[in-house]
Amino acid sequence: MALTPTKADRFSFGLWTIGYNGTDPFGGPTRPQLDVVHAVEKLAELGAYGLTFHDDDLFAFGSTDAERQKQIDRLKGALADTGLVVPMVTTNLFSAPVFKDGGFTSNDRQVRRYALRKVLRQLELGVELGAKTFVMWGGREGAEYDSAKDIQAALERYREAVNLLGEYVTDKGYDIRFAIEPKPNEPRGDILLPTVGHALAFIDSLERPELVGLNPEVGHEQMAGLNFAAGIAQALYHGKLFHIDLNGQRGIKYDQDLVFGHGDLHNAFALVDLLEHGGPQGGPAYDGPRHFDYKPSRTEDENGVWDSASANMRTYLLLKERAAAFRADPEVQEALAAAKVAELREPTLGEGETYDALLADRSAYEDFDASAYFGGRGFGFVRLQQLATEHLLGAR
Ligand code: ASC
Ligand code: MN
Ligand code: MN
Ligand code: MN
Repeated sequence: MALTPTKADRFSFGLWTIGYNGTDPFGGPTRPQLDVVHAVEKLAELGAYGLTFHDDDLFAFGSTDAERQKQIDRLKGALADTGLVVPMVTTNLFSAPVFKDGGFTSNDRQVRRYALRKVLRQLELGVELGAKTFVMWGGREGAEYDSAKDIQAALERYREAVNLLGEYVTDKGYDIRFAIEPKPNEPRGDILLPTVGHALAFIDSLERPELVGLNPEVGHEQMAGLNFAAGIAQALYHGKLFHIDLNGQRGIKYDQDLVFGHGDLHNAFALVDLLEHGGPQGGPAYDGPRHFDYKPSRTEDENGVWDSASANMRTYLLLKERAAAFRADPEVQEALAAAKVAELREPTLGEGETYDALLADRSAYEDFDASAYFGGRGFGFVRLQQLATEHLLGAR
């Protein structure tokens, strides 16, 4: 299998990822600013197919219309020269001081109206550039103090905002969908819609739920101690995996945004297997961009930036290769069967079986010897996981 990325792999990067200059809460930049034209050229050279961006990544907050247009034109020129596309755009509602208490859910109504206008402006640009997904990461939509934020009112304002966006794209006939990106905390002490599950419930409450899905990020779920691959499986199950942010995270701590795989490698293996094969027995696989939202560590120079960009793609392809080998291994197939993994697909009730029929089935209860049923036999899940580990390690 090819380990050299091509456009067919649909790898995309945020302009803010490779463009991260190393600034963190304790220190300033360690790298000079990256120009968008250079970024597009390098990404194309490395085998990526797409670039994504927040409005403020491309033209600084507060730019004049002329400055903004100049940057858009420079981006368009680079896209035309390289064939790179813009599959997704998003809005920065978190950096400027005006958003210190959030955008859609700031306690200040004037800020909320401004946030909506900023988002609509970026939405128009996204549509113009052919983006099919509009991500909403509500980094500042949250609080530190329970007494200072009416959470139910904040959710209602969030809903009002997303409903307006849905109405807008419907009226305009735009072919673009929204993807909410959950995150439990950072930069706020607590962020609204902190996990995949919270966001799914919120989406269900919207006026046009079909237009809104998820953009889960590996590290964001893992910051909450959750199993990312399991969350992605549920998002796929509900038809809500509209986009994905791939990166690495080592446990419950600050948002590390490491290279994909430079964290929980077992879970990354399970994730790629799920995205590529639709899970243990095939299912709805993911066909959207493989988008990396990582930060090249501030210890690195520009060469390190491009090395780390390549590392994301190479690790994904390696895991894809390892997952295919795992699936093809006869011993794995035998271990999957022994573990009854496929049996979970069988409905618990027979076709058309009613609860009356279940109650009448003596073999299900009265004659079922629950204490002796397994006769001491186990499922063999550990053996299966070891086979996965050996494929992951390249030992098989
Ligand atoms: C996004 C997104 C994030 C944040 C973060 C900004 O659009 O997906 O996780 O913004 O990367 O630094
Ligand atoms: Mn992150
Ligand atoms: Mn992200
Ligand atoms: Mn991020």
